[in-house]
Amino acid sequence: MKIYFAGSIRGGRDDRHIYASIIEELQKYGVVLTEHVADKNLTDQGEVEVTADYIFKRDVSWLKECDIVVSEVTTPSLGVGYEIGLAESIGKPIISLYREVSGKSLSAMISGNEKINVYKYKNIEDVKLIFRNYFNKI
Ligand code: 6K6
Repeated sequence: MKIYFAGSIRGGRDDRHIYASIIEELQKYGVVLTEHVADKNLTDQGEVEVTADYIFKRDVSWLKECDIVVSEVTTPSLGVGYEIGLAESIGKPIISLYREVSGKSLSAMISGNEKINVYKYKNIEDVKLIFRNYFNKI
C-alpha cells in the first residue's frame, strides 16, 4: 500500500514531531511516499534546494500514484488543504487526523465533507488505534 502523508510545512512546523510519530506508525501498513514532511531539516521555508515547480509536480504525481491520503490537519496549511481537495477529486480515500486544541477549530471544508474520514485524537496511542481499526478492515 502506498500512503501519501500530508502535514503542514509553510503553514508552520510546530507539529513536526507528531508527524514523525504518525509516519512511523503508517510504515507498519505500507510505504509512505512523503517521509520528508517530518524531516527536521525541512523548515517552514520548505525544501530550499528544489524549486516550487519541481515540488508541485512531484507531489501531484505521488498523489495520483498513492492508494490513500493520510493528513494531519491540526495546523492549518494551504498545501494540505489543496492536497486533500485534489485527492478527493481523483477519488482517493482520505483520512484527516485532528487534535482538539483550545482556540482553534477545524475548517468546515474538512469537518463537513462526508468523503473525508475525520478522526479526533489526543495522542499517538489514539492514532495507533485509529489506524489499526481502519487498515485492518480495508
Ligand atoms: C520549497 C521551495 C518552494 O516551496 C518549497 C516548499 N517545500 C515543500 N517540500 C515538500 N513538500 C511540500 C513543500 N511545500 C508543500 N509541500 C506539500 O504540501 C507537502 O506534501 C505537505 O503535505 C504540504 C504542505 O503545504 P504548506 O502549504 O504547509 O507548505
